[in-house]
Amino acid sequence: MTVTMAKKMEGNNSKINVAFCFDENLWMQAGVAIYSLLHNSNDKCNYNIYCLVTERVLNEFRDVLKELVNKNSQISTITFINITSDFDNVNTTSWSKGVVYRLLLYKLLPDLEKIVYCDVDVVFTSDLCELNSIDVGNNYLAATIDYCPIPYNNELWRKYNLYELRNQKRYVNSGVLVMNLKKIREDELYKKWFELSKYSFPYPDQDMLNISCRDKIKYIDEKYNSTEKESVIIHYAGGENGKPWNRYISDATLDLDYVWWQYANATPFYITLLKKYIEYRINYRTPRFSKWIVLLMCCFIPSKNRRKYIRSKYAYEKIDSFIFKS
Ligand SMILES: [Mn+2]
Repeated sequence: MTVTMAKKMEGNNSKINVAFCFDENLWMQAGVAIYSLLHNSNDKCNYNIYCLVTERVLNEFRDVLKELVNKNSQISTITFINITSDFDNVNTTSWSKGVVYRLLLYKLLPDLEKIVYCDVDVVFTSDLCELNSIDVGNNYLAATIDYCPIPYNNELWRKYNLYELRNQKRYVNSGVLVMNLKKIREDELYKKWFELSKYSFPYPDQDMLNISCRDKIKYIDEKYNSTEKESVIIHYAGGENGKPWNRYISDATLDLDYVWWQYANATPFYITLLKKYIEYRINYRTPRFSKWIVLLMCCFIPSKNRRKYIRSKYAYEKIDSFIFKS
């Protein structure tokens, strides 16, 4: 065996399996997350990235992401897997149907024993070697405690004792998970998920996981899933208005948006993301704002570069076409 071959094999052995699930509306955001992951990896830390996607994530989008991976890593790989959902009829209330796709990983990646699952509304500021080396033991999951708003007087939360779990600070966030796929298969946990998917939970996948994995969760450091700048994984959790790609300027947690935009800036779809950002702000938050108010609003965009960019490229010449196009 040659040295190169040995090195390659060694590389393969140490690769970390990471999964993202997304539809055509979030493929660029997934790209930003993936870029940040690769940008912050070191020689010892490489990834097999698995993307569970709907068919509407077209080949041309997939090719852009493949190129992004090839450009930013010699060893890491990206694989697309089409979702065949058991949960088509699940009522996810106001959440995207995509939230339950993480519950299909055990089936769509049948050869893997363990995987790091991440939402696409994250950026990585460091590698995942340490996270991946955490021993999940006999638990189904490793995850961080969630401080989500407590649903008011919810029948299902009462029925499944989620209030108690939440009050005891044992209720976890489903945005970053180390999943013990082997154990999930062995114990046929998916039968429970299927049963639970009949109900409309306030936090669909998250409630289902907290119920089914109760007492078999390893609690890990919040640096793997938080809104702190020092986190390994910054998670922009919450509703659509709280995402950095849509964010409304009066939001309190605005200060970490620049981290997301810094990574976005290094991807090939930066300009498209900027356009969408402006569209969102105008169409959904400020429908009657005229051009000069948009220009005025640009003064409050915290990133100097972003501010400059929007002013120079869009506000003066093209903003009207953004306002009236979609
Ligand atoms: Mn999320």
